[in-house]
Amino acid sequence: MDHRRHTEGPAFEKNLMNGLFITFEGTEGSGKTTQIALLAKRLQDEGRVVRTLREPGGTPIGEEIRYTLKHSDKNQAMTPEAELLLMNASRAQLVREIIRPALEAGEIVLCDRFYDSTLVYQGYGRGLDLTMVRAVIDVAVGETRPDLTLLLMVPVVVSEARRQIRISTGPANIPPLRDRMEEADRSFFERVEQGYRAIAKSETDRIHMLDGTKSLEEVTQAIWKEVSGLLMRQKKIEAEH
Ligand code: Z5A
Repeated sequence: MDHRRHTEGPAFEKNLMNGLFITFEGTEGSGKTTQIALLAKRLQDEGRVVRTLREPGGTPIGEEIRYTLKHSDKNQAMTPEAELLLMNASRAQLVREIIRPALEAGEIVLCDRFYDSTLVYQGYGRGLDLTMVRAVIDVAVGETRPDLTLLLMVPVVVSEARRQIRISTGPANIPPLRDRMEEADRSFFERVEQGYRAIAKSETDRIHMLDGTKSLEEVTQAIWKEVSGLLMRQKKIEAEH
């Protein structure tokens, strides 16, 4: 049995009659958090119920896993396999505790990262076997797949520069929290970038790659173009049923 949320055909039509699941992807500092807040506001202004989530995290269990993955002072020796499983433990909880009920209630779910992050960070970045990574993701998400994925691309140098700005403009009396993921070397982030390009090519229906170096307004507009297209498709399908 195929457990996926289809991106075309009758199964997709059935899914679209419930809520909408939109994920944001991209390297650190690509503008996901900023754009999710702007999109959520616009959708809420149009009367939609919107749920914003982040990965890893989004549930009490997931937030504890996030702390272990990123900030704990005991996480230095974490293996790529442990990282893969922790990311997907957080995801399995998020999917069942929050995402599925929200979609069934007709909400629009906006998620800052989802399983594409695992494919590119643990697969392309850490070098884990992609078939094995996909198998773990399948366990975590089952049939719950995004209807649309907005991939904000910025070169690694832009990502690094935006991180530096965040550090230098943060409160002077509070040192930034150590982040294990950010400690990887530049070649890791270059492989992640290549991974994103590869998955975007392989799923052109679902994944829309946008230039994250454009101005805030231009990126917002490009995102709205994709999202309003999806909303129109949803309305058309609802009218037909
Ligand atoms: N990870 C993984 O390995 N495997 C997985 O399965 C999952 C995740 C789910 C999560 O980090 C880490 O976990 C991440 C991947 C890994 N590791 N890394 N490295 P996170 O949740 O802490 O953070 P993040 O997702 O990497 O992103 P971020 O740092 O929060 O950045 P962002 O949300 O994409 O960007 P932003 O905060 O909206 O913007 C960053 C800055 O740029 C900010 O100052 C903005 O004002 C500015 N900005 C935004 N847009 C623009 C434009 N258009 N022009 C100029 N400046 C802009």
